[in-house]
Amino acid sequence: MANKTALITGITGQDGAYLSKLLLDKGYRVVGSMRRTSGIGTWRLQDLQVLDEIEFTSMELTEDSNVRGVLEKIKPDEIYNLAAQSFVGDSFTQPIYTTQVTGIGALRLLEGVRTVVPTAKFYQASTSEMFGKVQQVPQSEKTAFYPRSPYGVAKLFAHWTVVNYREAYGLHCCSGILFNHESPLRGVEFLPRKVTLGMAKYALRGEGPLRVGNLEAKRDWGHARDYVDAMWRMLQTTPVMDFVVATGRTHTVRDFVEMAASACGISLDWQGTGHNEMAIDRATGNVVVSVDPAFYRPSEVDLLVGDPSLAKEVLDWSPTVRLEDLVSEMVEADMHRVSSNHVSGF
Ligand code: NAP
Ligand code: F7E
Repeated sequence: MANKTALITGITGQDGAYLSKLLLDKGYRVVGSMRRTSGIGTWRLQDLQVLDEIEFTSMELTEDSNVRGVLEKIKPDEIYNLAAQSFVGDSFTQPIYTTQVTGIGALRLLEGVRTVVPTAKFYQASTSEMFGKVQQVPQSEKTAFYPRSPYGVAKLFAHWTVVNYREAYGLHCCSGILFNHESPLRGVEFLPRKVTLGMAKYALRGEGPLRVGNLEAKRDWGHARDYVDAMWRMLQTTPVMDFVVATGRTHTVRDFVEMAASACGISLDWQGTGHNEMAIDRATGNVVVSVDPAFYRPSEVDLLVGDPSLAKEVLDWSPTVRLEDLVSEMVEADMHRVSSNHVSGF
């Protein structure tokens, strides 16, 4: 039998890179859709040494005919819809664009699947941001949603659209409700990579302080490599259903900062409160981190912690990387990039 063809939207993002590697290793033909930009966005694929094995096609999720045309041309067996305006902070200043790409983009693709490739399997990148102001702790597939950002609202629209297309048209489509997942390939605008890169710059060049927002928010952080494996498992499983993918552990942003500092050999003392809080290097007295309200969000998601029991039971999926090891891996990669003057992701 010929190799299966997977179409990955958002292939230039963090998850696109890890998923490409996973699928190529399994013998898939991988086609990645990219939108047109003025820069070269393939550094992650280069980093994982998969760039030459991927076929690329141009697709902008806000263009109906473009989306349909790609499905007609590629005729994928599996579609992984990872493309999104995925930065929560920017969704407050660009809510309409975010909704067009992150919400209606998924509907455009599903309409294409329904009319062009109805037997294709479809994965939607749903998110713990849909739980927002959480109605239950920990959050599971049964927890009620309460999004707190235009991004969360757009993802919830996409999520329910997947449910509806599954029930109304019998499409093989499902969503992974993934909690935060990170890696050395994470974008520098997200808190974890911002912190590991900032710590590496402080440790090696004395640069700083690193300005951050809310130190008290709690997140359930896992490794992206583990999480793309869960995506693939979901599409191989029947009956088709949606799954929470998480570690079941939660930590504050403050904890993450301390772990990253410690991985650089730096001990921090916290001083001040609220907007005036800062973290001082115990050895030198330098200010390493300071709070800047510019990074606060108009409405915050205070606490996320997922219950991954269904994924364990049905998909035989469990996270393999502890947060402490994830932080060390990210810090090591950023120390290497800074010391070799090769900082990717800008
Ligand atoms: P990411 O690194 O931000 O990647 C997003 C991808 O979407 C990039 O390839 C980007 O292309 C593409 N994209 C953005 N706007 C587009 C448009 N208008 N048309 C076509 N492509 C567009 O995100 P990620 O961390 O890999 O996450 C993958 C997916 O999972 C996203 O949908 C995200 O919302 C969701 N998710 C992520 C997490 C997490 O913790 N990482 C958790 C839950 C859900 P460019 O390279 O051109 O910008
Ligand atoms: O923020 C706080 C911030 O931007 C984490 C996306 O992948 O995961 C991600 O969304 C927390 C928030 O991720 C800064 O307020 C403090 O409470 O790393 P983040 P996110 O908003 O949780 C979900 C699951 C997705 O689906 C999204 O696509 O950290 N925080 N200070 C900060 N955040 C940032 N970015 N920068 C700061 O300086």
